[in-house]
Amino acid sequence: MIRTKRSEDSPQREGADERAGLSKGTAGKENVPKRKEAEMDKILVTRSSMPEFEEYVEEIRDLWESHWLTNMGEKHVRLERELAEYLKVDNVSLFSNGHMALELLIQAMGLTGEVITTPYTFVSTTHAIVRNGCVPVFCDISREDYTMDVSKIEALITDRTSAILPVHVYGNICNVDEIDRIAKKYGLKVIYDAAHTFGVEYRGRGIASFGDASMFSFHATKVYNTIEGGAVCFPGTNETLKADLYGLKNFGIRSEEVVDEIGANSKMNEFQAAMGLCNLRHVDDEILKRKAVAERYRERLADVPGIRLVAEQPGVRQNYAYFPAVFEPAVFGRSRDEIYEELKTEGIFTRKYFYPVTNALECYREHYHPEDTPVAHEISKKVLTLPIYADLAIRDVDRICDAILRTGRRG
Ligand code: T4K
Repeated sequence: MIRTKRSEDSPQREGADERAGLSKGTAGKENVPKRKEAEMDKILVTRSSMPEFEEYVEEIRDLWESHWLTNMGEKHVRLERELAEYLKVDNVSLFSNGHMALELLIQAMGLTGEVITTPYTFVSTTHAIVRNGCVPVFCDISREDYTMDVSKIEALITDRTSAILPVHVYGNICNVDEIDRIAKKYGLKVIYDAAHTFGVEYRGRGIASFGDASMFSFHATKVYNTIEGGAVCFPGTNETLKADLYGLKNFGIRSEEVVDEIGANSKMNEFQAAMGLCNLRHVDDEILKRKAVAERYRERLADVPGIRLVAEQPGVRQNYAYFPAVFEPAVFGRSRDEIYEELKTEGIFTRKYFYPVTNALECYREHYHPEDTPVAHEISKKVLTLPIYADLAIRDVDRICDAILRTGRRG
């Protein structure tokens, strides 16, 4: 039976501390900011991109004339068209958030039985599979880029397997060619969780042109946001899938008198779409600024013994969505958790994305063992995602790197 009790050390708990500017270990009455200055100079793991206020107001002005606020309005239609062009993919179907996009995509594709996926992800990926009545089968990850280890997929395929659901984690792309080969060999569907790969291209192709379909998240914390939001994208012509996605996000309504699917309500509203239209105009600039941040981290940290960074992937136009650093305590001198806590005392809030791995979470651990995916388990205990966003000043990147290096010297 799936349980939903929160763990004390859950990422949600840490997120709450960070919002309040608190340090772990100060729960209860002593819940006071550790250092006033630290709170004022707080650097969080990311910061939402927003257009100029006037630009957004201009974009929503006509809503006061039309009074058309949701249910696939004019901005929704326009955003789908503009995103298809930007993402270099044939079809875009917008949703209220990435999770529902993935959940309803799995339903639309009629997946059954077992779905091979990764435990090294945000919990949404696994929940979307389970909430469709399918069974996740966890494949371990590669040490190089933390995406699914393609050499381990075939051993997990059974006669109940219907699909492979890998994640382009942190914006690193999976081995799409090998996954395609395996899927074709065994007649499996491929759905990518592309929540982190907005704007990523491989060999000049939009990343969503690979596999049967991909899901993007446009959450406030992503490279590109519509406040909350998401999309299913897929290549080619598939009018059935297009119509099914359209129906499923709108209660399964096919026409005024026909409801032929048990759908949900997951429509993107016009205020979200307006934010998306504005942010799309600036996203290339934002990615360039993120690139400068990532390059500075590399300059400062790449050669430090005990710190491992992901190598740039050849042929990939990156989006610099996250900046993971893996700390080897025996070499660096401090454990990931010690670094995380020490940085907090300096007002620097990194995150442990993705710890715990999904197969270790309370709601799944009765049925799974993280030891079955040893690389994912190990990396999740050593990784920190460092702050990265377009407006993060290079002097703040230096402040973060200085603080990290100080913790190492203290070890
Ligand atoms: N698949 C994958 C692989 C995913 O990573 C995600 C979502 C999904 C599927 C599902 O997509 P969505 O349904 O969310 O569209 C965040 C996000 O809520 C979540 O979207 C994201 N992945 C996950 C990795 O991270 P939290 O709980 O860690 O976020 P929170 O509220 O602690 O925010 C992190 C930082 O972002 C804050 O320190 C400051 C900044 N922030 C946050 C918010 C909410 C802002 O600057 N503005 C904001 O409005 O989950």
